[in-house]
Amino acid sequence: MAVGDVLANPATGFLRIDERDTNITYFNIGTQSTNSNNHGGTYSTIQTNTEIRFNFVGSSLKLIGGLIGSTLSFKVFIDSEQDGKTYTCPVNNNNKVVYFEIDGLRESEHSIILKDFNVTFRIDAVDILTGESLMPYRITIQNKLLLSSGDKFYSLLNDGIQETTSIPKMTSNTTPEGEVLVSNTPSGNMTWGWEAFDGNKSSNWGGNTLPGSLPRWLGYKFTKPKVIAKYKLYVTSATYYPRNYEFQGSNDGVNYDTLHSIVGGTSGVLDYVIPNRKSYTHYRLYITSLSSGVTLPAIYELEMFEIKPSYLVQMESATESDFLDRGVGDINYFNQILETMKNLIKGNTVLGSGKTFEHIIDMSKRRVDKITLG
Ligand SMILES: [Ca+2]
Ligand SMILES: [Ca+2]
Repeated sequence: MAVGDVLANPATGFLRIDERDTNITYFNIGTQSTNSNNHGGTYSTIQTNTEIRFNFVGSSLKLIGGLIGSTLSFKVFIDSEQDGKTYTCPVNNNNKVVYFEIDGLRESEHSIILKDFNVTFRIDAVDILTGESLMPYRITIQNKLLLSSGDKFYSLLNDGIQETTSIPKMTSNTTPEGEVLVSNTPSGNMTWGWEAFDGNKSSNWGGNTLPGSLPRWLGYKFTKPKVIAKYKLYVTSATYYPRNYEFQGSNDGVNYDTLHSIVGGTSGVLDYVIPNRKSYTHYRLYITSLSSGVTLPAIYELEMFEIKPSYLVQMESATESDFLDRGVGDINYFNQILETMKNLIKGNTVLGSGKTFEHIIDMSKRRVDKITLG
């Protein structure tokens, strides 16, 4: 069995996981379809601008797809957001074709990004070693970086994503602060956007028919830019929910970047960790398709979660174990220093509050321009 061959069933020692697994995130995915010749009876169309992200545990991975009408070329990023390698798969118009495989990775969690596809094809499943698991995408630390300035060395401390939404409980579209963004003109119950941000899982925006047409949107403007890395949708009505939508960010309320997209979404409580590392003031759910004949989907709550602030850590040395223990996986992580640091930590010792640093970091150039300690 080689890349380009059909693998009707997972190889011995492997487990096949469907491409619809919720740990796999797609950006700009094409149509999701059913076909009994595919694993789980499903496949999804990968477009040339689709990006796929997930993590898995184990040393080996195979990707299963089909309808590869001409030589497929794409980039795979393993444990990195910077260094992707190009892989190819020969033509094979059948189903359950192995279009990528890798063995011999370290026995640990690995992050995977797939993108830059030259042609469209169908993704069907992911094969990993039996007993291992898929996980939501997050960067895994393989490279180790420290900053040096003078005779001092610095690293970062970051604990991941906040556990609670960054939006306060709203009691109108503008109180207590910020601004709820809605596509419709409010006209009574279920048309005020703030009911999706009031902390009450029974009150909602939408589920009704108003004059107007798609797209519709619902969002929130923060009083200062924030890096939102997860959003949670309470769309628990089995009848009225968004089907196709994008989560977008903007700093002017006019030009939005698409940070995540869903095609064929379902109802439920939906939790999406997204790879966004850029700060925006405006975030919105931009809805282009609905489940049923209304013009506003029923959204009970829309929660947005920030990356926790990263703290600069001053270290006494830069030995091998310092790199292993405190090294940072990606130079871009230094761009996540979000707030003036309250405590300057030396080694594991907090030196006390009151010490601060200022920083000017150009987030667009993927490099740290200046950090001033004072
Ligand atoms: Ca499938
Ligand atoms: Ca609510």
